[in-house]
Order: sequence, then structure tokens, then C-alpha cells
Amino acid sequence: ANGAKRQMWTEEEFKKSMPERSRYSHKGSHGKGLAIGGSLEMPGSIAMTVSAALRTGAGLVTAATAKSAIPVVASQCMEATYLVLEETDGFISSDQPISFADYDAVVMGMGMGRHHAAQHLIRNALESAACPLIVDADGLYHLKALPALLKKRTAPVVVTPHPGEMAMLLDISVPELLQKPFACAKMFAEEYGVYVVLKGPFTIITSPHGQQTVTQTGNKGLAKGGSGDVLSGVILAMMMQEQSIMEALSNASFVHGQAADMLVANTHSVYDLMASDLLYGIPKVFRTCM
Ligand code: B4P
Ligand code: MG
Repeated sequence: ANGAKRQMWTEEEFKKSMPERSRYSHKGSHGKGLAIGGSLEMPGSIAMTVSAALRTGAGLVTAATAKSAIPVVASQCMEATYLVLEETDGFISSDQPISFADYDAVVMGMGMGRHHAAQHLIRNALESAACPLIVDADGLYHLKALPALLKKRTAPVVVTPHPGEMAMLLDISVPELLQKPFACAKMFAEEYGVYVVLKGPFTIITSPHGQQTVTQTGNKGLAKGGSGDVLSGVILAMMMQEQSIMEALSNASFVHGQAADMLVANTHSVYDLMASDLLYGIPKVFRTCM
């Protein structure tokens, strides 16, 4: 019965669903995104998320990160703008209100750390951001502590766990999860009314109603710190283009994996591929698959 609701998402679906850009478009037409995360210890995470979002076609991207991380991030991303967040020991500890109404989509969690103080921001976003909210990495740990808020939220939420994080969210072991990843993702999506991007050698994307797509792009070169942060940025940008959320998530996963595949086929290997190389793989995907 599940089979009928499951679709393989390939280059063909990508081609069909990517919106054309209007001659009269401006940066506002392509979305203003906000990425919240990073720390003095992990500044690269948010830098890669922001760069990936810009590479994928976001009109404007703002990075909200710990004050001391900003110079590091800014030196890597000249096109981004910044929101300075208060910090403790280099980690975001701010409960300052963020004006979420200024953005079309928000991604949060990458490199944020698991200090309790960061939970304020997740709470604020769940309560007051009317736009789609994407939660990744350490954000998922904070989210787990807020089940009632998650259920109550009506605007879209996307979670992007790897198997370790999905198992943590479901309170099961990784082997248990890997025995039935489709059913587990569906259970979580339906229970909380969220979109789930369960990452892996194939990535399973599930809607709150249990509809599922699968992408098979990507390779072992992605098994390296930072590749998930790049995916978060690709998702942020795709969520702001004119397509359904399922199309946006499926296309994001397709592009991310395909970028890795094209780099490994041409200039790189699965040993040397680095997450930041994906920023140069994304243009190859747009040039050849669209
Ligand atoms: P984290 O601190 O969460 O950091 P990370 O996930 O390793 O980095 P990143 O955010 O860049 O990558 P992500 O997986 O999100 O890891 C802490 C600990 O969690 C790890 O030390 C480990 O103990 C545990 N853990 C991590 N991954 C696990 C897993 N798969 N199963 C069980 N425990 C795990 O994103 C990676 C991206 O690359 C995704 O898009 C994914 O689809 C892709 N990718 C990775 N390997 C791939 C492969 N072999 N083939 C194709 N695509 C692949
Ligand atoms: Mg990750």
C-alpha cells in the first residue's frame, strides 16, 4: 500500500519541476532566507549553509550567528548579511526576539551547539515564524525537548536528520531505524505534522501526510563533516522558489547528491571531496540537468 505513495525523484522530475526565472525578477522574487547557527568553535557550518543557499539561487541570505563567529563567516561569504547574536563561550545564548516576518524561510541548528540557552531561539522560531522553518543538526536536539510546541505549530516545519539523529528523535536505535526507514520517517512526519528529510546513501523525503519521494544521487565522498550543512543551505534556497515543498525538498536532495556525483566523475574522488567543493559542483548541476 505504501508503494503507491512513494516516488523515485530523478533528473527528469528535477527538470520538470524547477521553475523558470522571469526576466523581470529581482532579488526579492528569489527569496530572503535566514540561517541561524554556527559558533566560534564551528563557524564553517553556517558559512557553508549560507554559501550553498546563495549558490542554489536564494535572492538574499542573512546569517544569524554568535558575535565572535561573524568575522570568520563574513570572510567566507561576501554576499551574505548578518544578524549579531549574543553568545556565551562562543555559542549562541541569545533570547533576543528575531523579526521572522522579514524572511521567506528560516533554517536553524547547524553548528549551534547543544547548550540550553540556544533552545530559546528554537522556541521563538516555532512560536512566531510564519514562514517555513527548517531544523537541522543541533537544532534537532533542541526540538526534541519541545514536542508540544512542534505539534501546535501550523506553518511548515522540515527536519533534516541523518540516521543517528532520526533514531534520537524517535527514541530507537540506529539498527532499528535502518530496518524500516520508510515507516519510521512516516511515523514521525505524521505524528508531528512535519516534513522529514531522512539522509543517507538514498534520501527519503516524507510529507506530513505520508507521501514519500526518494533520491539516489550522492556518493561516499559525502561522508565527511559539513556535507549536511551544505544540504541545509540548498534546502533553504529551494524552499523559496516557486514549487511545492515536496518538490523543493526532493530537488534539494537531488542537486546536493548530483553535485557530488559530477565532481567525483570529473575532477575529484570520494577520498578528497570536501563539503565546500560542493559549492562548485552545484553550478555543474544547474548547467547540465536543467
Ligand atoms: P554530527 O555531529 O551530526 O555531524 P555530521 O552529521 O557527521 O556532519 P554533517 O552534518 O555534515 O553530515 P550529515 O550526516 O548531516 O555527527 C555526530 C555523530 O552522529 C557521528 O559521529 C555519528 O556517531 C552519528 N552519525 C552521523 N551519521 C550517522 C549515520 N548515518 N548513522 C548513524 N549514526 C550517524 O549529512 C550528510 C550528507 O551526506 C547527507 O546529505 C547524506 O545523504 C550524504 N551522505 C553521507 N554519506 C553518504 C553516502 N555514503 N552516500 C551518499 N550520500 C551520503
Ligand atoms: Mg548534520
